[in-house]
Amino acid sequence: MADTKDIRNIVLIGHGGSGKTSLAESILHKTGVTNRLGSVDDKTSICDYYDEEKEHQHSTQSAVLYVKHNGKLLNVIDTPGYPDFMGPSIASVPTSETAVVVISASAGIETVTRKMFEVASKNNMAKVIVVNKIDAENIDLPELIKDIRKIFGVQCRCANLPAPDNASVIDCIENDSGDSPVMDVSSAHTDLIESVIEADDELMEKYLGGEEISNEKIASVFVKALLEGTLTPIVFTDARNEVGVSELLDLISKYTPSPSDAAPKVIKDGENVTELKADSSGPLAARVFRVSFDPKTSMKYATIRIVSGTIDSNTNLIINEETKGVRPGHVMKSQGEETKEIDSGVAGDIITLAKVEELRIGDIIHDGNIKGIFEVPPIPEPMFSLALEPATRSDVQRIGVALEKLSEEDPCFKITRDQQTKELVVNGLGDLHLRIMLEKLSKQYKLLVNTKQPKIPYRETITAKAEGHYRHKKQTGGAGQFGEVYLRVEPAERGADPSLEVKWDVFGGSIPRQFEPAIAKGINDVMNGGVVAGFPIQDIKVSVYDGKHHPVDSKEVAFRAAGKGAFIDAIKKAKPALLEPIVNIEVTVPSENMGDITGDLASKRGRVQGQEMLPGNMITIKALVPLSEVTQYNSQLKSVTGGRGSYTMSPNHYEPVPGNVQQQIIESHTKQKAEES
Ligand SMILES: Nc1nc2c(ncn2[C@@H]2O[C@H](COP(=O)(O)OP(=O)(O)O)[C@@H](O)[C@H]2O)c(=O)[nH]1
Ligand SMILES: [Mg+2]
Repeated sequence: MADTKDIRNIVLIGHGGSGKTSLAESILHKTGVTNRLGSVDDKTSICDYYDEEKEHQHSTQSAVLYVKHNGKLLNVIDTPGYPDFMGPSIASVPTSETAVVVISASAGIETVTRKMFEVASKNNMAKVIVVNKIDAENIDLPELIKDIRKIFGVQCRCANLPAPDNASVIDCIENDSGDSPVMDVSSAHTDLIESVIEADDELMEKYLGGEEISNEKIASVFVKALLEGTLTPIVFTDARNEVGVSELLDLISKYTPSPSDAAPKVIKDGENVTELKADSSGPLAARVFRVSFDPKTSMKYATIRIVSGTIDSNTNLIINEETKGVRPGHVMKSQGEETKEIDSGVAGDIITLAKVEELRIGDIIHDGNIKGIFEVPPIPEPMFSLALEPATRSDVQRIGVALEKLSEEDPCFKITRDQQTKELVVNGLGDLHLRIMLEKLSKQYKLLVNTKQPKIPYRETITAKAEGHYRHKKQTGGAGQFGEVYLRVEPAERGADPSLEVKWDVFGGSIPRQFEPAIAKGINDVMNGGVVAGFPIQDIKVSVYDGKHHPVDSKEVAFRAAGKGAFIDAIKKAKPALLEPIVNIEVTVPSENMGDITGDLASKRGRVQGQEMLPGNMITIKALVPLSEVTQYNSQLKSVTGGRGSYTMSPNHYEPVPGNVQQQIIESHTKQKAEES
């Protein structure tokens, strides 16, 4: 069992293809965990253990590993780097004190790397930049270092440099001489030392006074410099040939923060804030950041970071706001797909629990004394959707269960059911995302589905005030039914509180107050299914102002029907209109594609909001565009940029649909209704 101060948690982040998984494999090999170097190329990687990952050669889940180096326990989390699999990556970042940002020397700084660097910075984490693939052809390392300092800040300093033959690296922390084609070693050393010293006023004074600063002194403030962000060391590797990997491990074990060095973790319950230090004898608090189901046995695993306290097989674990606890039975360490049982997990460690079915990503596990949730970075909202139809009718139930499991593994893969069409819809970050998830559904769970474009989530609203009336009267056989309602509707502020409040303006008892809930129910029956095109209604106010009742025949059902009828009547008279979802889109492409992209966005009713030049001759274009125009954007962008473009989308607001489009939508709804009946 490790001591908290001997633990180092590192999360590998960076764009897909930069070499994170290869680096993790060489870490396993260098530390003797594996006796043969695993490779993503020949599909022997320990980290990419799902069949889909091996086949597509990108990670779709975070992989959790651990190694021992120089007396330290290093927990290493390898994250996926493709924009479509950002969910598991972002969820994994807060597990660690240090983010190791991997950049490919040949591809430069890519979009996911920038995004993930931001996430790590917002979490106040220490960062180490690894420039990988130093063996690649046609690379310009001095230029890349300039780009890194331009984008990530001038605190980025080389902690080592490649030797002329690229077969080793030269240390620049303790050592100040040597020969590197990238930069002068002695000035790299001075630059780095000055950034370290910046974190300590006293040391700074001595240094400025001309005093010699010992390596021990530097080592003692290094962690502080990392945590305060006065230094982000840059190191170099060739993961495939294991160059620079031992040196990276040395740097991590010697110079990066342990869980006890980092700032306390914050738990928020509204205004109430609890801060927890990494203390094994403190109150228990842990956060779930990874959930997986073994493809073969379907056993559930949840991997957690213990923030405070200790967990052993018999610890009573309370999940979120539950009152009853569960006992884990076994406490394990994950090594990729494998697990190994341990006695207990201490504060700061990362452990895996099996068969605790309740656990979800983001959950907090505690001893019953904690309320609230950990403050963690937000996860992108999935905007790309497909409607599913089971290939075999009898599979419906099993498909639901399997999709639920897949969505537990990836917080950006969500399952919804369309209220109107009853369509099962899967939502993800892009078409690759959904394709790979559905591939998992077919390979792991042997379930096949057909897909089609889902309906765009339009909304209905009104643009004028109006009054509505309905009399419900039934006099067949036994007891009759009677209820009559008059009401008013008017437009409300756009995008305000979606819950509808029904105002009661009935005076003089023309409708007894006891029927108010029934009328409100009738009105709400209409809210979900809409009136003109079958979409939910929003931005509307309603007040009931008159009606009639009958001392014997007035019943709940009668007033519910009357409320519904009067509301439909009013909406039809209130100039109903359709609203469409507008999304924020950020498209990053090579600069030469800029004209094509802005032109295309304009033809899609998009409005460009701004643009930003990026190093490496790339440009990011920000625009607002109707969702209905960009449901196929993935493949369009690929064809324009030859695969070099990427984009992200997030919902922004609702806007009225242009008249001609509205007409089409209403017509197709009317037609569909006619076919159904
Ligand atoms: N030349 C070279 N290729 C590398 C290096 N590291 C990884 N690769 C290759 O880059 C590709 C992507 O690597 P991978 O580890 O899957 O990247 P990840 O998506 O960041 O996990 C694979 O084909 C690797 O063999 C390296 O240091 N040099
Ligand atoms: Mg990978």
